[in-house]
Amino acid sequence: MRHRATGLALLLAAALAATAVPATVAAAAPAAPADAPAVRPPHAAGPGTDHAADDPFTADRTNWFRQDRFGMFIHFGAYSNLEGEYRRPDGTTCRDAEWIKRQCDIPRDAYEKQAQNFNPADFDAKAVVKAAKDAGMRYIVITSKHHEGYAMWPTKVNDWNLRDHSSFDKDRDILAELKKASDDAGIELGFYYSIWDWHDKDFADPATFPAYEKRMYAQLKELVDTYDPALLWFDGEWDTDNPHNPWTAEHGERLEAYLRGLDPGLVINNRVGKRRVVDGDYGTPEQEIPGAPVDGQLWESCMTLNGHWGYARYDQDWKSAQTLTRNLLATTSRSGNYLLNVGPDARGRIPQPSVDRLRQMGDWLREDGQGQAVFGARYGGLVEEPSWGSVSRKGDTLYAAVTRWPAPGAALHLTARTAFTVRSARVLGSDQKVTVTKAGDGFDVRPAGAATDDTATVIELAVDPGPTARPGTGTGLKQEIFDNATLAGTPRITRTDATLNHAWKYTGSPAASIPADRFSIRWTGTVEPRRTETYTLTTVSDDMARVWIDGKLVIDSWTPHEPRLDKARVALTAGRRHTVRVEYAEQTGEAHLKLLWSAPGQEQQVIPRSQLHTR
Ligand code: FHN
Repeated sequence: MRHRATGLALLLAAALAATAVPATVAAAAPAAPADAPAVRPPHAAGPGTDHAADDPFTADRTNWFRQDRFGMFIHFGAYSNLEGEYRRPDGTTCRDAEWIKRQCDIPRDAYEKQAQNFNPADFDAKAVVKAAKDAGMRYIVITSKHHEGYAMWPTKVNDWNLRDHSSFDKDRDILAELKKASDDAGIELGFYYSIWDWHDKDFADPATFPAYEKRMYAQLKELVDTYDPALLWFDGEWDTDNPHNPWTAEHGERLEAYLRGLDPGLVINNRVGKRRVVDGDYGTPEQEIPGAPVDGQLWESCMTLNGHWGYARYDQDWKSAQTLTRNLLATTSRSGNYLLNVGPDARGRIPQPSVDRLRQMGDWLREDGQGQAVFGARYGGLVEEPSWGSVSRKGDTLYAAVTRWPAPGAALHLTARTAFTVRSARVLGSDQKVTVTKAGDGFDVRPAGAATDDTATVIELAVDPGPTARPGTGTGLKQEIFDNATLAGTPRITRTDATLNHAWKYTGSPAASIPADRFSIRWTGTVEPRRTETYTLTTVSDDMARVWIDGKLVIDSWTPHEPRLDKARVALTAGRRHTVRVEYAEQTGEAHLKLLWSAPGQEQQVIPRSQLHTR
């Protein structure tokens, strides 16, 4: 379960971790819409605001998300009542699931009329949570409001919701039921919330959008205050019409800051903004699994079990448990999460084919401790991803999940990405001998017996990852801030900056005395790696950034740009202090600068304060 540290404690801890003297309270939220519901006094917005409260790659706040790896997505709404089919007045049938109102051009009154008959009386939160637990899932994200605008909780903001506009028991609250069942089972609960709203009449017109925005803030405050979700999964942020979507990155900045002011412990996805590397805590690839760890952000792949998110009676094209389990292993081996969807029917029941596949996944995870390859595990790092399966890592153990078992006597080759040794190896669930020999660019792993499971057989390798120095005693880099965009003249402020982890966005800046536009910064000092390896340095920047290591320009992104990633590979030596110089300039608009590193033996993270020195 996640920490429920107090908001202030989290903020101060993050501020102290993220900045050195003076410790500034990071993540001060710019004002919510002028007439948004009264909440904790909105923090001062504007110059001096830095929204980067912590580094999602290492924060306590995101730890449960990075460890749990596997969640259940639930698409459940008034659309579920149609079960994927709408019979038009002319007798023709139109098919879709959660998009059925729009794709089948159902008139507003007809859609409201069908919703009035919605009665998910068989929704059983305990059964839903059991299905998740049986699968090995550690968190649940349910649609609280999809594009149709229909709230699945008794919102006071409008009467277009399951309490006020259905045939459902008016004494029930399915989100409250799910919250209790999740808490009782030790499962984290999050809510999906669509920004795009087809029902609210103020949504599409930019002139009336603020009125919708106020109602959206009020609903989100209801959700946070009433059900204490661990995570908010935004959607419907993209530019589109029918109806027009006015949502912008500025809206996203305000909303994200508002929510972090409501609950600093929240985990929020990148669709709170415009689905970019600078929005929220993690990226959200959909119906696909990235081929490698994602640069600059945590990530979670969401996927359907068949071809639809919402329930569609006619869609019986279910993915196999083998495919789904292998997807989970591939996702974990690239430091990603897997959010697998179920769509309850009109009565609120999860389709049996979904339940069956999820249980089969859980059976594999529970068998012989094979779930160790997933829970708490991450990118293998030390080796290249093999063609015969996937490799995840947890501490000094690699888990090779083999999906193509070698012929008798043949070897599984692991290509090393750095110097390390293998102490021992065993097949989970078998006492067969496994020999590991150095071979060419890595190791040959020869199991003596047969595979234990045709979905995947896990070979556990105890490894010595090679020397890793203790954390340093750094305090950060020297930071010179100029109140111009050209690093000209005398710096307005000179101080120590604990880590290069900044999200000033549209309204913020490095200090109250520095305007939100046209400022520049130079950082100098040394960086002290803990391992001798080839590191990948990554900048996330807007507008301009460049990085020198040991006097060599390794990242040159010195032309104004939207938020973007730049990378460089540099050989660093443990214990040595490599000189580093970073220059940054903000012209106008958004302002972001993060400097991360990763290496075969180093997980991706913002370079921590302990490894940065002012000289
Ligand atoms: O339009 C939605 C869709 O209905 C579904 O909710 C997916 C799940 O992430 N998100 C949007 C499509 O990207």
